[in-house]
Amino acid sequence: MKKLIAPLLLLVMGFQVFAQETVDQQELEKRNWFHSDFTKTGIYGVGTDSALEFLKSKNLKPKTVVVGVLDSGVEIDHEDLKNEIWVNKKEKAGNGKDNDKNGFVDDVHGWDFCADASGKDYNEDSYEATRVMTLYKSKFDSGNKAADMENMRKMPVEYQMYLKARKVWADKYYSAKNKSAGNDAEANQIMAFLEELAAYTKDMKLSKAGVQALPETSAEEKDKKAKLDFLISNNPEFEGKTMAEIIAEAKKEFGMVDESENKDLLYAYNPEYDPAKGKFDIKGYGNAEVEGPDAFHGSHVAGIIGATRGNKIGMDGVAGGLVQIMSVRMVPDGDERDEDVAAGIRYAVDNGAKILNMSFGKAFSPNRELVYDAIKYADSKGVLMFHAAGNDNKDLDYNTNYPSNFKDNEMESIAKNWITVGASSRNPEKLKASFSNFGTVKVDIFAPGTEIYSTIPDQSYSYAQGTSMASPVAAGCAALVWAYFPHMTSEQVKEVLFDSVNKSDVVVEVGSEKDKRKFSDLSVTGGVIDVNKAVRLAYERYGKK
Ligand SMILES: [Ca+2]
Ligand SMILES: [Ca+2]
Ligand SMILES: [Ca+2]
Ligand SMILES: [Ca+2]
Repeated sequence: MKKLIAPLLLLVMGFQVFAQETVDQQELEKRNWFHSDFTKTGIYGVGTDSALEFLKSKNLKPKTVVVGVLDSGVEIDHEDLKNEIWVNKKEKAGNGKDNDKNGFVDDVHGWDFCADASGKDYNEDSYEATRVMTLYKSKFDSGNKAADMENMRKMPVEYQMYLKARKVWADKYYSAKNKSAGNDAEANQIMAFLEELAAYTKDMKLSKAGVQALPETSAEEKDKKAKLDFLISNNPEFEGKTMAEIIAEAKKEFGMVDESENKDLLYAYNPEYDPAKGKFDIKGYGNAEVEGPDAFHGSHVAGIIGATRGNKIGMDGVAGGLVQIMSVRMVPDGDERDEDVAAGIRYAVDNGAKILNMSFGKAFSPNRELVYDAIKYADSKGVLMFHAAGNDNKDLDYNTNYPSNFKDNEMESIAKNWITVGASSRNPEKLKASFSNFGTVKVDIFAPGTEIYSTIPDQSYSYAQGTSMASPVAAGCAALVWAYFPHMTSEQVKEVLFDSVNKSDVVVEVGSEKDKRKFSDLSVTGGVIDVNKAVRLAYERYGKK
């Protein structure tokens, strides 16, 4: 699975809103809804302002918390993020030396693992199904049936994974291929139709009246006139254009369609495409430039956690002013690599992150042991890990979204400091975001994840939705609690967040079969995170020394 923004609403409403010059009250409320105080409004927001007011009334002084944003890269000079960016004080920028000897040259704001063996950034990568299929093809589909069968018997787990991956890959690959072929045929047909009419109208600028006035002395002319009339009636935007201009536009349009489909065939499902080739053999692979070619997702996530509060620009992150965002780029446009996930977790932990946000996931994970080891390492260091539950509207108790805190088919968790976050909505009657994964055992908590307004590249702002947005809301809540109660352990921070959720027994529809379930049964805590209640509970349990 790609980065976890649920794509639909993004397309519909993304980018439009911040273009407006003035912001009315209704729009402002919408932008801030995820901060709503549940106690006062009944809307399942996290109550950020109320939390901060309470802490202020107790005269508590915060200490900043380093939060690792393991993502697609962050625009670190964004106007609403630049004051919240982690600086590695022991490293000198741009001198080509690893001054702090942590294994990474010039890593002043984080690290970028999505670079090829020559150190150059890449954006596109394949899907894991493609890679798993390619990896095991020589073992199970070599052409030597006896040898293949021997391997199938020896490696049943890998064989199962290969079959599953091959099915996913084949479905996608051949449908993309057929679709692209189908589209070509359709495009050719339309182009032929347009060319035929062009020969008839020559340089004429099309208009409804103009078409009506054309002669119809033969059956052929009559036929073409009817076709032209059809064309102009169904495409009023062609008014005033010549057929040559219309053909040029059509060509461009078909070219674009081909390009996006070709992208799937070129990268996502192309067994030959491997931008990571050779990079894992290089110690300290990657580069110090942490924005990368497409920082939309990572910047949006970073803003939710920590965009500067109260500076009268953009928006307010949950823990703005209380965090240092460390950008660890390891999510490409495609499936992230297990090696990069593990390396990203270790980098963030080793360089001082106390909280990690991981808004990514995928259905296959061939090197998951590497990731489990990194998760255990982070857990042993008392680092809180937040992971997006995924946007498939599936029950994670029997569908795995990697990286997971559970080994395949197991119900006992690996790490105590791992929190899987589902997405909730602004509407208490439809509290579960329709796309969000869920799971009585394997999803821990819900957090706002629809209509979330945050920072995006080029000094801009946009709405997005997804469990990708819910996870950083929760991570921001943890950062806020921890900033004011720095002596608390990771387990205690998790405990107060879990014990202070707003539960709801509202009945919601889940899964493709629209099964009816109580919201409180969809996660371990049964509720939506509330930092206002969490800080009060933290104060009560751990605040008075
Ligand atoms: Ca370094
Ligand atoms: Ca340096
Ligand atoms: Ca880079
Ligand atoms: Ca701001």
